[in-house]
Amino acid sequence: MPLRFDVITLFPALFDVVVEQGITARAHARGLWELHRWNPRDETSDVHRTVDDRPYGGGPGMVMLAEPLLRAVERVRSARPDARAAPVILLSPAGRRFDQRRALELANSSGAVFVCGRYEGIDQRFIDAAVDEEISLGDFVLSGGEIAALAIIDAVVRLLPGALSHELSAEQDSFGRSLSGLLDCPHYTRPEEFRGVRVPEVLLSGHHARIERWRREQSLRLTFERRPDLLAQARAQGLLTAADEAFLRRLAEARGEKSEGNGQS
Ligand code: 9WO
Repeated sequence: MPLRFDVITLFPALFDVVVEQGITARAHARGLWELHRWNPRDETSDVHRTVDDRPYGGGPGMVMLAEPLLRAVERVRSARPDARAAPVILLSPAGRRFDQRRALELANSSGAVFVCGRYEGIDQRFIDAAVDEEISLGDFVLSGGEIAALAIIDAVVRLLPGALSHELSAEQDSFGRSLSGLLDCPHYTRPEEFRGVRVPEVLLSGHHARIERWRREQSLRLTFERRPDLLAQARAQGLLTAADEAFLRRLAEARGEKSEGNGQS
């Protein structure tokens, strides 16, 4: 069965993009995944189709009502063939940080039910009753959970077998296995000289072993400079070769000499 995402949102049209544009749209057209949208407004019974109300205790803004959200979750449960299997995921800055490992887990699962909040927040009783997991993309605030859900859908769908035209590409990403969790190397395409800047000569050499070594070293250098935490993780997982370690020692030495005496790091 294809991967299935259900999204509970007051703005279902925001999800058009993943079924209409790019890699996710092609994978959708190929039947690799399904998207089902549910609007809590359709779960209301009053004439105004009310989905929010003022916060108890006072304060600015509005809070999403528990009832329409819970009804939407119940509707999803009766519509999904795997009933209870798929986790109900709330997108929230209070959640666990999303990463490539979680993306891979979701890609290897039957899918998920995303709940996208709006306004100032959601009645806590809905969260306690129906949410299995909260996921955050990072320490920033959005005006709703939709864009976070879209990012997760994109990260997961591109990992599905057959989603990428070039089957090996996902493996070759930063965080894909062949890069050992290091940041990707710089890329170049035509022309050979752009506004006076030439493509690194090694890439024009046709010498595949040297090109691979150069790319690996660029990855190591970038990761060393920008994300030493990822480098430590790769080392702890035994993913760095003796040649990698030798290159990193040379990097650290060069760095040490540069900062000697001049007080700069
Ligand atoms: C907001 C919030 C802020 C601090 C601590 C916990 C919090 N939970 C929420 C929340 O559930 N907010 C709802 C969704 C309603 C307001 C807009 N929402 C939201 C989600 N803003 N930002 C996100 C989000 C989601 C994932 N990664 C980063 C931000």
